[in-house]
Amino acid sequence: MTTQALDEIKIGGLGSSRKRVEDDRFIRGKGNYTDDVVLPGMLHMEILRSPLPHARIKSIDTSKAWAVPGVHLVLTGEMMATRNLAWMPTLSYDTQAVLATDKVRFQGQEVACVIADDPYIAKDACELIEVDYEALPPIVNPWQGLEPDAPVIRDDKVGQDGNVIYNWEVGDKAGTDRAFEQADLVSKLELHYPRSHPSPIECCGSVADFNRATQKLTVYMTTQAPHIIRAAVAMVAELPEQMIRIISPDIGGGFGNKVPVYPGYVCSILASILLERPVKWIEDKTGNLISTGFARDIYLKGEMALRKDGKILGVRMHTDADHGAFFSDAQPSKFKIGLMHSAFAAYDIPAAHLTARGVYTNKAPGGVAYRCSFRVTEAMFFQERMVQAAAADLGIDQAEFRRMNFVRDDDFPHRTPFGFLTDSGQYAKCLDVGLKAIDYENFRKEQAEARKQGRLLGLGISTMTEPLGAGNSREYDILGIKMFDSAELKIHMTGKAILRTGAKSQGQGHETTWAQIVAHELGIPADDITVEEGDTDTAPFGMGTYASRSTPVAGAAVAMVSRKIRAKARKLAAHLLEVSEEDVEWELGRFYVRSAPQRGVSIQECAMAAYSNMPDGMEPGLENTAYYDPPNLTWPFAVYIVTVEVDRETGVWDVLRMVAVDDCGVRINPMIVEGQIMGGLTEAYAMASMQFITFDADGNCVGSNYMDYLLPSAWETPGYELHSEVVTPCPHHPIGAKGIGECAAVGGPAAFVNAVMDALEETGVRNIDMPVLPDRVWEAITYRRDVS
Ligand code: MCN
Ligand code: CUN
Repeated sequence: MTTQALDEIKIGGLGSSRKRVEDDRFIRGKGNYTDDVVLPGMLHMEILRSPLPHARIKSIDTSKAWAVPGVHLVLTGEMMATRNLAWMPTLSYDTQAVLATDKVRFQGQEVACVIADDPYIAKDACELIEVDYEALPPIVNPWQGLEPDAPVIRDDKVGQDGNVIYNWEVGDKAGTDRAFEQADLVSKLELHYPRSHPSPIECCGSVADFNRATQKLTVYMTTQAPHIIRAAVAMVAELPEQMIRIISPDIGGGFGNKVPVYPGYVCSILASILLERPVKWIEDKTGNLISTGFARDIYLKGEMALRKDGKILGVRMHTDADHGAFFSDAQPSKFKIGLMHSAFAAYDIPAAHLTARGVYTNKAPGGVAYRCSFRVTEAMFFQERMVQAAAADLGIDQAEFRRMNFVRDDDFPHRTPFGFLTDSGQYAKCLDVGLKAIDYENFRKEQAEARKQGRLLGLGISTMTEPLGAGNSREYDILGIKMFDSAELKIHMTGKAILRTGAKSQGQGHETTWAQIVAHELGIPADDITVEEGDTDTAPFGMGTYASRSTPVAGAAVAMVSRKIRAKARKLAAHLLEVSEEDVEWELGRFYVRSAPQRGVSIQECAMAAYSNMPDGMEPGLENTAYYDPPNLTWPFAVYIVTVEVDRETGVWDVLRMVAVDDCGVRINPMIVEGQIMGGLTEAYAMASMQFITFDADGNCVGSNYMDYLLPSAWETPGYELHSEVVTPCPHHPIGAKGIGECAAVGGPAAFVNAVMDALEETGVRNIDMPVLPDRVWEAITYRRDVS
């Protein structure tokens, strides 16, 4: 027995930029997505959507659709209602129509479904359904919704008065008022974070398969949280939970779009139960863009109390959130992190107060969408725009102003102005790395020179920390289910293994990175470990993947279950080495005798012994499960710096450079982390420069296709310079990792907008709302006014 300690990087452990194992099948076209699922006797479902944003339904005539050869079923709200399925609960304890019964409340709302032999017949038959609508005036923004004579959108709700969903406040009002009384200067900013859409390549879909003989319901679907769906189906459809199997196969991008429950899922399930045949529903792109979980759409107003020397004394904020017709994103009174109160966590600010109002409008409902982590995106955007405006009002350098107000390295854990506890960070160090990389002093000189020649150069900084990794079960739950996550590890006889978790990758690379954590903890080469997620019949119960929670929670469970396995392997090693357990030491992949280090056994030998040579009285096998309930969220930090040149004549702006310094603690796979950052920065650039979904006065959705809704291609996307030298391990995570999935999309937009605003300093313009389109910039330059 002469095993040696292993080289962690060689076995694909922590810190190895191991190639993504899932990509082998993705790039060869061998992925298995929901639409790839084909079952014997399968039927196809299409949805009829409302052309009107707000209308009373007088009648629905489905007779012509029923008459089409090949049609098996036509579902309407009335039929759903007989089974108590016309409405379903949302994440925020509101209700959402599955199929409309009384009214339609947004353009694209689901009105009826046809199930037929093929999707084309189903689509044609949908068009034969006659719906008699009585149009009502549409409400396309919160201000219209708040007018005294505005039509009440949710007249289905008992006790609903007008269109206000909630009025909520948090923070220290009296303390904040005092801070403003003591201020030398008050800086103000107002802006709109427009509605956007995650727009994953794959749209939503499901294949429901109810087998009357076995009573088992199997649903393949594009969900980021299969166990939550199983629980919801069990509760809403009153089916026994063990008879429901939810399978999330490969997912072609989620970005939060695949968190909510959509009517299409529910209707395909009911149709399969009624017809006793598999029913497939695959949404088209327009359906996806106009009806599924959008992101943002928040109006923000804030002010900052400042001392002459640059100290921030207090912050006041108000938001008006446009939630669409059904309130389905997380609300802070129901879910702790939400709306804007994660803001200003990186700064040491004595007092803050936030008021928030949510309003129903005739738009699609929102969700936990687009790398938002429950509206953290809007919070960080407002924070960094406000900080830039305050620095400019004070006449203090932007970088210096941030640095002087940062929470200091020795101040952790730190209570944020809204009461969260941040864990760790080296904020000033990250900023220094960023400033050095962009050559800050030199750029300022160049900028001054360029101004003399009439050229507009700008530099924008965004620094932020965001809460990632819900939850801890004390404070976070979804519809009453406490938030934690899980991992199950089974080591086979030959030392190979299978790992399952309660998370669900949609492209983030969990199959690659989870194996790396096991390799780190046990010394089993990552290539010897299969990772499986997304099947509720096999995976341990977990809350799924969103809010960049997988590494903070499921990833921690992977480390913990590996440690449980190691504890048992140690007993096996002692038995094989014929020494007592206390005399056994561990190094990567190997146990050895303390007094005779050359005598050792490998983890693989222990695995074999677990099935072939265990000590008397020991339970055979080498497998275990861990449920992890994190003590806190993780708080990664980032600095994004952008330089731009703006063309005075056309308003076109080009990114000159973009530097990103991300500190997400220990990086499991540096290459995957960089991929996550680049993806997020590209989304940030998209939102800042081109992407939004808007509505005309009649409530028509503009942005329902890729002609109107722009995604940046490789041609537009700027190059990024990434820096990874600052690593502050998360003090409460077993391997010191923090989440990274959303950071760049959350922190990035403000860097781009701040850069353009910096270039326009001479105009005195305070704000141009996103997307910062050339015509808006031109208007700002030409008329010297804010543009929204
Ligand atoms: N990682 C790492 N080291 C760290 C942190 C993370 O190596 N310190 C790795 C992880 O192991 C994982 C990836 O980076 O492989 C992202 O991890 P994490 O930050 O834990 O985020 P999640 O896995 O929970 O992913 C969710 C997050 C969210 S909320 C959105 S939205 C988003 C995002 O991930 N959607 C994505 N990135 C996406 N990337 C792709 N390709 N597709 C999506 O739909
Ligand atoms: Cu907010 S989008 Mo991600 O949490 O799935």
